[in-house]
Amino acid sequence: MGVREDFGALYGEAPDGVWAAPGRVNLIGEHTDYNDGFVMPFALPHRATAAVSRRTDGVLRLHSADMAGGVVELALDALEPESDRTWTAYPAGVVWALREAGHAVTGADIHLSSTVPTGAGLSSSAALEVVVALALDELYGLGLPRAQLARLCQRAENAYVGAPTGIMDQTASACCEQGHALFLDTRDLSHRQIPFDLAAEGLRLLVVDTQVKHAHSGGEYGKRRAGCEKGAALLGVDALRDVPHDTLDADLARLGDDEEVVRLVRHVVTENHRVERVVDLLRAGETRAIGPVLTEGHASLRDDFRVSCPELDLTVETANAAGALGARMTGGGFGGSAIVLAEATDTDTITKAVGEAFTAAGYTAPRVFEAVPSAGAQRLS
Ligand code: GAF
Repeated sequence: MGVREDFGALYGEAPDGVWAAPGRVNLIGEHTDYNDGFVMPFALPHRATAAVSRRTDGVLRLHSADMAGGVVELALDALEPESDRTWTAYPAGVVWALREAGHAVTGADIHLSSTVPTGAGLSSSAALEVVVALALDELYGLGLPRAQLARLCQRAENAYVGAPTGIMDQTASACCEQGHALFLDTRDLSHRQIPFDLAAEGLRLLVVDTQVKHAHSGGEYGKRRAGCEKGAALLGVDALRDVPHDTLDADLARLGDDEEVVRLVRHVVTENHRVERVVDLLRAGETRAIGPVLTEGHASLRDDFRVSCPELDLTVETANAAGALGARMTGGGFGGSAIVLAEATDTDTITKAVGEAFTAAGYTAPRVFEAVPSAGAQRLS
């Protein structure tokens, strides 16, 4: 059964509509979004789907096909930030954020189902948030622009769920377009769709889910963010986005002997520059040449930002040694997934090599699939 039929079986009537919102991979631009920097994600075909109806009695009913337990019923007036450590915090947080922003949402029945792997660095939580936000925006006639919906979803995640994440994942889910990567300036959310049709060039982008689970409500993500804010304050700028790449060495010297802050600042400034290089290369039709830039980004995340893990490093090293054009971890890190850019003809060899390397290291077998740039959030019916 689909979500529409499941909704009928759960709530006793047909939903007002069905919506979908995807997970993402980030091509380049990691840990730049909370520094007002550049990112370049694209949407996966994996997505969260929601069947939703309005209610007028101040009640929110939530159900997920993917989670144990039945329907969860919540009173809108009782929604309390950081009070819920389960999956319902994501959809409930969106309702809370909409109401907190002054939108007259009076309740909803929601049934969710998702194909985005959880804890894999592929934005399963943003997909849940965005699908609910889009559904409520339409059902309540709010007419909010996509970027504003993304901001409300980020507010839900930061304030209600309690994870101090940036704006990339929600904007990717809300704004990506099929066949394109999204070049996003996270300072003002201005963005450009960059054509990214790898198949037409005989290329493939593999996602290697290491199966090492990660979470951003844990302390490490927040520590990196705080370190970046410290670096910006020491350099006298609003955000590390404002530190120019061509005078980076002089700025690092001004940071003195705070080695950790030096490393964090160096990553963010060089990573923003890498996003711009990738955009320029794609515009020039030099897609294969982005490979080394991706690998360079991985080294920076591993050595300077220190958010990689042995499984991600092994994936990148093995893929490159087996003929990949480039590879890097994607998403927040501390586990999750890597991406591998390769000639279509080399993907089997690379997949096999990575699998064998994991076996030899005694790691759980990774899950490998091809990522095709897919559609952003949309109404299905
Ligand atoms: C996670 C966060 F949710 C994003 O906002 C971003 O910071 C990313 O990690 C790192 O680039 O996905």
